[in-house]
Amino acid sequence: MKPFSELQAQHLTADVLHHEIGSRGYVLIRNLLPRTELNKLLGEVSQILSRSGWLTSGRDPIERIANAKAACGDPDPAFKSTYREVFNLESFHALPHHPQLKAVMKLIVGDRVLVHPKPIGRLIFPNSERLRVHAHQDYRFMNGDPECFTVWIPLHDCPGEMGPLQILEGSHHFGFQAHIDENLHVPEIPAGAEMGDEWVGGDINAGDVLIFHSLTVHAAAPNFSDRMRISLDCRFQDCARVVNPANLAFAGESGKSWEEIYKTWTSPNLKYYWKSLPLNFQPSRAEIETLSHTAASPSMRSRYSRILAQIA
Ligand SMILES: O=C(O)CCC(=O)C(=O)O
Repeated sequence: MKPFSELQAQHLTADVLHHEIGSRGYVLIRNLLPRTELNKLLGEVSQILSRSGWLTSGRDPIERIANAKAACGDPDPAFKSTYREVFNLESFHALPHHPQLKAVMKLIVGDRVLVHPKPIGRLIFPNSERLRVHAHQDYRFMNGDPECFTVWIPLHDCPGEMGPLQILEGSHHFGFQAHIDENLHVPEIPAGAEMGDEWVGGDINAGDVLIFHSLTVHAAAPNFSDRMRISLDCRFQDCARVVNPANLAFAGESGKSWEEIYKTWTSPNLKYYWKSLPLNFQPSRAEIETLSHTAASPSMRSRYSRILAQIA
Protein backbone atom coordinates (compact mmCIF):
# COMPACT_ATOMS: atom_id res chain seq x y z
CA MET A 1 0.00 0.00 0.00
CA LYS A 2 1.17 3.51 -0.75
CA PRO A 3 2.58 5.18 2.41
CA PHE A 4 0.90 8.20 4.00
CA SER A 5 2.11 11.63 2.98
CA GLU A 6 3.28 13.26 6.23
CA LEU A 7 4.15 16.62 7.76
CA GLN A 8 6.26 17.36 10.81
CA ALA A 9 4.54 19.34 13.58
CA GLN A 10 7.06 22.17 13.41
CA HIS A 11 6.36 22.95 9.72
CA LEU A 12 2.67 23.77 9.80
CA THR A 13 0.92 26.75 8.27
CA ALA A 14 -2.72 27.23 7.30
CA ASP A 15 -1.73 27.16 3.61
CA VAL A 16 0.17 23.88 3.88
CA LEU A 17 -2.65 22.22 5.88
CA HIS A 18 -5.36 23.44 3.49
CA HIS A 19 -3.35 22.28 0.51
CA GLU A 20 -2.78 18.77 1.96
CA ILE A 21 -6.40 18.28 3.08
CA GLY A 22 -7.79 19.93 -0.06
CA SER A 23 -5.81 17.72 -2.42
CA ARG A 24 -5.54 14.41 -0.51
CA GLY A 25 -8.46 14.57 1.93
CA TYR A 26 -6.19 14.09 4.95
CA VAL A 27 -3.04 15.22 6.66
CA LEU A 28 -0.82 13.07 8.89
CA ILE A 29 1.10 15.21 11.36
CA ARG A 30 4.05 13.57 13.08
CA ASN A 31 5.01 14.35 16.69
CA LEU A 32 2.30 16.89 17.49
CA LEU A 33 1.25 15.69 20.95
CA PRO A 34 3.54 14.96 23.91
CA ARG A 35 4.01 11.22 24.43
CA THR A 36 4.06 11.59 28.22
CA GLU A 37 0.52 12.99 28.22
CA LEU A 38 -0.76 10.26 25.90
CA ASN A 39 0.90 7.65 28.06
CA LYS A 40 -0.85 8.97 31.16
CA LEU A 41 -4.25 8.56 29.50
CA LEU A 42 -3.21 5.15 28.15
CA GLY A 43 -2.34 4.14 31.74
CA GLU A 44 -5.83 5.07 32.95
CA VAL A 45 -7.56 3.29 30.06
CA SER A 46 -5.47 0.15 30.35
CA GLN A 47 -6.21 -0.08 34.10
CA ILE A 48 -9.92 -0.15 33.24
CA LEU A 49 -9.37 -2.84 30.58
CA SER A 50 -7.30 -4.87 33.01
CA ARG A 51 -10.02 -4.70 35.70
CA SER A 52 -12.51 -5.90 33.08
CA GLY A 53 -10.41 -9.00 32.37
CA TRP A 54 -9.61 -7.90 28.81
CA LEU A 55 -5.83 -8.13 29.30
CA THR A 56 -3.53 -11.09 30.04
CA SER A 57 -2.95 -11.24 33.78
CA GLY A 58 0.60 -11.14 35.08
CA ARG A 59 1.67 -8.52 32.54
CA ASP A 60 1.81 -4.75 32.94
CA PRO A 61 -1.59 -3.43 31.70
CA ILE A 62 0.17 -0.69 29.74
CA GLU A 63 1.51 -3.41 27.40
CA ARG A 64 -2.14 -4.18 26.45
CA ILE A 65 -1.55 -7.89 25.79
CA ALA A 66 -5.08 -9.05 25.03
CA ASN A 67 -6.97 -11.87 26.70
CA ALA A 68 -8.35 -13.44 23.50
CA LYS A 69 -11.20 -15.08 25.44
CA ALA A 70 -12.56 -11.65 26.38
CA ALA A 71 -12.69 -10.33 22.79
CA CYS A 72 -15.73 -8.12 22.32
CA GLY A 73 -16.76 -4.88 20.68
CA ASP A 74 -19.71 -2.63 20.12
CA PRO A 75 -22.63 -3.60 20.42
CA ASP A 76 -21.74 -6.51 22.78
CA PRO A 77 -23.10 -5.74 26.30
CA ALA A 78 -19.73 -6.64 27.87
CA PHE A 79 -18.09 -4.04 25.67
CA LYS A 80 -20.59 -1.31 26.50
CA SER A 81 -20.09 -1.36 30.26
CA THR A 82 -16.29 -1.15 30.03
CA TYR A 83 -16.49 1.44 27.28
CA ARG A 84 -18.67 3.59 29.49
CA GLU A 85 -15.95 3.67 32.18
CA VAL A 86 -13.43 4.83 29.57
CA PHE A 87 -15.82 7.39 28.14
CA ASN A 88 -16.47 8.85 31.58
CA LEU A 89 -12.78 9.70 32.16
CA GLU A 90 -12.15 13.43 32.39
CA SER A 91 -8.72 12.95 30.79
CA PHE A 92 -10.31 11.19 27.82
CA HIS A 93 -12.41 14.29 27.12
CA ALA A 94 -9.50 16.64 27.78
CA LEU A 95 -7.29 15.19 25.01
CA PRO A 96 -9.21 16.76 22.07
CA HIS A 97 -8.78 20.15 23.81
CA HIS A 98 -5.00 19.80 23.96
CA PRO A 99 -3.59 23.27 23.12
CA GLN A 100 -1.27 21.90 20.43
CA LEU A 101 -4.12 20.12 18.68
CA LYS A 102 -6.48 23.06 19.02
CA ALA A 103 -3.88 25.37 17.51
CA VAL A 104 -3.66 23.12 14.43
CA MET A 105 -7.44 22.85 14.17
CA LYS A 106 -7.68 26.64 14.27
CA LEU A 107 -5.37 26.78 11.26
CA ILE A 108 -7.74 24.37 9.48
CA VAL A 109 -11.24 25.56 10.48
CA GLY A 110 -10.57 29.12 11.69
CA ASP A 111 -10.51 30.75 15.13
CA ARG A 112 -14.09 29.81 16.11
CA VAL A 113 -13.27 26.16 16.51
CA LEU A 114 -15.92 23.82 17.92
CA VAL A 115 -14.46 20.71 19.53
CA HIS A 116 -17.33 18.21 19.33
CA PRO A 117 -17.90 17.01 22.90
CA LYS A 118 -18.33 13.26 22.21
CA PRO A 119 -14.96 11.75 21.23
CA ILE A 120 -15.00 8.04 20.43
CA GLY A 121 -12.59 5.63 22.11
CA ARG A 122 -11.56 2.60 20.06
CA LEU A 123 -10.68 -0.41 22.19
CA ILE A 124 -9.76 -2.87 19.46
CA PHE A 125 -9.03 -6.52 20.25
CA PRO A 126 -6.52 -8.24 17.95
CA ASN A 127 -7.56 -10.88 15.45
CA SER A 128 -11.26 -10.04 15.64
CA GLU A 129 -12.25 -9.41 12.06
CA ARG A 130 -15.95 -9.14 12.93
CA LEU A 131 -15.18 -6.02 15.00
CA ARG A 132 -13.15 -4.18 12.38
CA VAL A 133 -14.44 -0.84 11.08
CA HIS A 134 -14.79 -1.00 7.28
CA ALA A 135 -14.78 1.77 4.66
CA HIS A 136 -17.07 4.69 5.42
CA GLN A 137 -17.31 8.48 5.45
CA ASP A 138 -17.87 10.15 8.83
CA TYR A 139 -20.46 12.44 7.24
CA ARG A 140 -22.76 9.36 7.10
CA PHE A 141 -22.81 9.45 10.91
CA MET A 142 -22.37 13.14 11.70
CA ASN A 143 -24.59 14.98 9.19
CA GLY A 144 -24.52 18.72 9.90
CA ASP A 145 -21.94 20.51 7.75
CA PRO A 146 -19.54 18.44 5.60
CA GLU A 147 -16.75 20.92 6.50
CA CYS A 148 -16.11 18.91 9.64
CA PHE A 149 -12.82 17.16 10.38
CA THR A 150 -11.96 14.00 12.27
CA VAL A 151 -8.73 13.65 14.20
CA TRP A 152 -7.56 10.08 14.86
CA ILE A 153 -5.11 9.77 17.75
CA PRO A 154 -3.46 6.51 18.82
CA LEU A 155 -2.47 6.44 22.50
CA HIS A 156 0.58 4.27 21.75
CA ASP A 157 2.77 3.48 18.75
CA CYS A 158 0.56 1.77 16.22
CA PRO A 159 2.57 -0.12 13.60
CA GLY A 160 0.82 -1.40 10.46
CA GLU A 161 0.07 -4.85 11.95
CA MET A 162 -1.71 -3.31 14.96
CA GLY A 163 -4.56 -1.98 12.81
CA PRO A 164 -4.08 1.77 12.34
CA LEU A 165 -6.49 3.74 10.21
CA GLN A 166 -6.10 3.78 6.42
CA ILE A 167 -7.32 6.49 4.06
CA LEU A 168 -8.65 6.42 0.51
CA GLU A 169 -6.72 9.40 -0.81
CA GLY A 170 -8.74 11.90 -2.86
CA SER A 171 -12.07 10.24 -1.94
CA HIS A 172 -13.48 13.50 -0.53
CA HIS A 173 -13.66 14.79 -4.12
CA PHE A 174 -16.42 12.30 -4.95
CA GLY A 175 -19.14 13.70 -2.67
CA PHE A 176 -21.24 11.52 -0.43
CA GLN A 177 -20.90 7.84 -1.36
CA ALA A 178 -23.57 5.17 -0.93
CA HIS A 179 -23.31 3.13 2.29
CA ILE A 180 -25.11 -0.15 2.94
CA ASP A 181 -26.54 -0.91 6.36
CA GLU A 182 -28.52 -4.11 5.88
CA ASN A 183 -27.60 -6.63 8.60
CA LEU A 184 -24.71 -4.41 9.69
CA HIS A 185 -24.23 -2.77 13.07
CA VAL A 186 -22.18 -0.01 11.42
CA PRO A 187 -23.05 1.09 7.86
CA GLU A 188 -20.20 0.82 5.36
CA ILE A 189 -19.34 1.40 1.71
CA PRO A 190 -19.23 -2.05 0.04
CA ALA A 191 -15.68 -3.24 -0.67
CA GLY A 192 -14.74 -2.31 -4.22
CA ALA A 193 -17.45 0.37 -4.53
CA GLU A 194 -15.45 3.14 -2.80
CA MET A 195 -14.50 6.03 -5.07
CA GLY A 196 -11.14 7.71 -4.65
CA ASP A 197 -7.57 7.58 -5.88
CA GLU A 198 -5.52 5.06 -3.87
CA TRP A 199 -5.56 3.57 -0.35
CA VAL A 200 -2.72 4.89 1.79
CA GLY A 201 -1.53 3.68 5.16
CA GLY A 202 1.41 2.96 7.44
CA ASP A 203 2.56 3.25 11.04
CA ILE A 204 0.97 5.97 13.16
CA ASN A 205 2.87 6.56 16.37
CA ALA A 206 2.08 8.02 19.77
CA GLY A 207 2.15 11.80 19.27
CA ASP A 208 1.05 11.64 15.61
CA VAL A 209 -2.44 12.74 14.56
CA LEU A 210 -4.30 11.82 11.38
CA ILE A 211 -6.76 14.54 10.36
CA PHE A 212 -9.32 14.02 7.59
CA HIS A 213 -12.38 15.61 6.00
CA SER A 214 -15.86 14.21 6.78
CA LEU A 215 -16.21 12.98 3.18
CA THR A 216 -12.85 11.18 3.15
CA VAL A 217 -13.32 7.41 2.97
CA HIS A 218 -11.33 5.56 5.62
CA ALA A 219 -11.20 2.15 7.30
CA ALA A 220 -9.30 0.38 10.05
CA ALA A 221 -6.56 -2.08 9.07
CA PRO A 222 -6.80 -5.52 10.74
CA ASN A 223 -5.05 -5.84 14.09
CA PHE A 224 -2.81 -8.91 13.69
CA SER A 225 -0.73 -8.24 16.81
CA ASP A 226 -1.24 -9.74 20.28
CA ARG A 227 -2.17 -6.33 21.79
CA MET A 228 -5.22 -4.18 22.00
CA ARG A 229 -5.15 -1.09 19.79
CA ILE A 230 -6.36 1.93 21.72
CA SER A 231 -7.12 5.21 20.00
CA LEU A 232 -9.45 8.16 20.22
CA ASP A 233 -11.17 9.98 17.40
CA CYS A 234 -12.79 13.38 17.74
CA ARG A 235 -14.40 15.92 15.46
CA PHE A 236 -13.85 19.64 14.88
CA GLN A 237 -15.54 22.35 12.85
CA ASP A 238 -16.12 26.08 12.62
CA CYS A 239 -18.72 27.01 15.26
CA ALA A 240 -20.59 29.19 12.76
CA ARG A 241 -21.30 26.28 10.43
CA VAL A 242 -24.31 24.04 10.83
CA VAL A 243 -24.16 21.49 13.66
CA ASN A 244 -26.35 18.43 14.06
CA PRO A 245 -27.55 18.69 17.70
CA ALA A 246 -27.48 14.89 18.03
CA ASN A 247 -23.68 15.21 18.06
CA LEU A 248 -23.82 17.00 21.41
CA ALA A 249 -26.37 14.79 23.12
CA PHE A 250 -27.00 11.13 23.87
CA ALA A 251 -29.90 10.58 21.52
CA GLY A 252 -30.15 6.79 21.91
CA GLU A 253 -31.65 4.74 24.71
CA SER A 254 -28.39 4.15 26.58
CA GLY A 255 -29.47 6.37 29.48
CA LYS A 256 -26.11 8.22 29.28
CA SER A 257 -26.25 11.84 30.36
CA TRP A 258 -23.76 14.66 30.73
CA GLU A 259 -24.78 15.03 34.39
CA GLU A 260 -23.70 11.46 35.11
CA ILE A 261 -20.49 11.75 33.07
CA TYR A 262 -19.45 15.04 34.69
CA LYS A 263 -20.17 13.79 38.22
CA THR A 264 -16.64 12.60 38.96
CA TRP A 265 -14.73 15.32 37.08
CA THR A 266 -12.47 17.47 39.20
CA SER A 267 -12.36 20.63 37.07
CA PRO A 268 -15.36 22.67 35.86
CA ASN A 269 -13.47 23.87 32.73
CA LEU A 270 -14.74 21.32 30.23
CA LYS A 271 -18.20 20.76 31.68
CA TYR A 272 -20.89 22.03 29.28
CA TYR A 273 -18.35 24.28 27.46
CA TRP A 274 -20.37 23.70 24.28
CA LYS A 275 -23.53 25.17 25.83
CA SER A 276 -22.06 28.66 25.94
CA LEU A 277 -21.11 28.66 22.22
CA PRO A 278 -23.37 30.38 19.65
CA LEU A 279 -24.09 27.17 17.72
CA ASN A 280 -26.07 26.98 14.52
CA PHE A 281 -28.20 23.88 15.11
CA GLN A 282 -29.90 22.10 12.24
CA PRO A 283 -32.60 21.14 12.99
CA SER A 284 -33.02 24.19 15.20
CA ARG A 285 -34.23 23.97 18.82
CA ALA A 286 -37.72 25.05 17.69
CA GLU A 287 -37.76 22.39 14.96
CA ILE A 288 -36.66 19.68 17.39
CA GLU A 289 -39.41 20.76 19.77
CA THR A 290 -41.94 20.33 16.93
CA LEU A 291 -40.41 17.01 15.86
CA SER A 292 -40.66 15.72 19.43
CA HIS A 293 -44.46 15.89 18.94
CA THR A 294 -44.83 15.24 15.21
CA ALA A 295 -42.11 12.78 14.10
CA ALA A 296 -43.50 9.68 12.39
CA SER A 297 -42.79 7.06 15.07
CA PRO A 298 -42.92 7.08 18.88
CA SER A 299 -39.24 6.11 18.99
CA MET A 300 -38.27 9.13 16.85
CA ARG A 301 -40.42 11.40 19.02
CA SER A 302 -38.62 10.09 22.13
CA ARG A 303 -35.28 10.57 20.42
CA TYR A 304 -36.04 14.23 19.67
CA SER A 305 -37.30 14.75 23.24
CA ARG A 306 -34.04 13.39 24.64
CA ILE A 307 -31.96 15.64 22.38
CA LEU A 308 -34.05 18.67 23.29
CA ALA A 309 -33.72 18.04 27.03
CA GLN A 310 -29.95 17.70 26.77
CA ILE A 311 -29.20 20.74 24.63
CA ALA A 312 -31.61 23.04 26.47
O1 LIG B 1 -10.28 3.44 14.88
C1 LIG B 1 -11.07 2.76 14.22
O2 LIG B 1 -11.05 1.53 14.23
C2 LIG B 1 -12.09 3.43 13.36
C3 LIG B 1 -12.01 4.92 13.44
C4 LIG B 1 -12.93 5.64 12.51
O3 LIG B 1 -13.59 5.08 11.68
C5 LIG B 1 -13.01 7.11 12.61
O4 LIG B 1 -12.18 7.73 13.28
O5 LIG B 1 -13.94 7.69 12.00
